[in-house]
Amino acid sequence: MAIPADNWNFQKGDLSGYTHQGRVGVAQELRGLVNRKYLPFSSPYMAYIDDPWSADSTDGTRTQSRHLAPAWDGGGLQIPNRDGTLTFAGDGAYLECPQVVAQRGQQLCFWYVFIGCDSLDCNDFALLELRPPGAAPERVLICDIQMLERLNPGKPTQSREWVQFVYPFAQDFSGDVRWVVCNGKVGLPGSAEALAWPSSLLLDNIQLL
Ligand SMILES: [Ca+2]
Repeated sequence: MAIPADNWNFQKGDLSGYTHQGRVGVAQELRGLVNRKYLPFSSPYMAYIDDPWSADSTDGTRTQSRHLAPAWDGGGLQIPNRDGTLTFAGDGAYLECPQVVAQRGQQLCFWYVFIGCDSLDCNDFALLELRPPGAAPERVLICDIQMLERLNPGKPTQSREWVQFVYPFAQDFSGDVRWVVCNGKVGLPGSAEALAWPSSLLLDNIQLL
């Protein structure tokens, strides 16, 4: 399959050519915190991975499947933080391009906005995973709430504008490429707080160059 030539910037208005788990969809417009409006990097559609708008309980968790699939279980992911602690995943979502083939020297490029909807000690995060069959995935952090804090001190939940992400292939690659978003909690696996106030990755213009 590879990156869908007819849906690399979600121009079809759906997720055809991709697989996904959890709350993933396409939109022409979304509103984040403080009613900030997000538009696609290239019109008319962008994808969103995980769904802050689905938190429908007063504690920030999701009590019902409002309009999409239930949340993905997060796969037991954990990421290292700069201070030596770990962030443990609660629930989340992912979007995947199956069976991507890239040669050494090529670059995977895409544009994203990370809408962080939680605090530094919860640290929801977004990862790029390169998943060759039969081998451990390579994981690259795209953004997390602690990164937003470093970029915009005192306002970690204020998301950035569209940012380009470039992953250079250091060797030939064949496998699935996955964008993962997880609700998180620092230092404490299995915490109920890791199920609260999900964040989202907006994604657009995926290219292999
Ligand atoms: Ca959260």
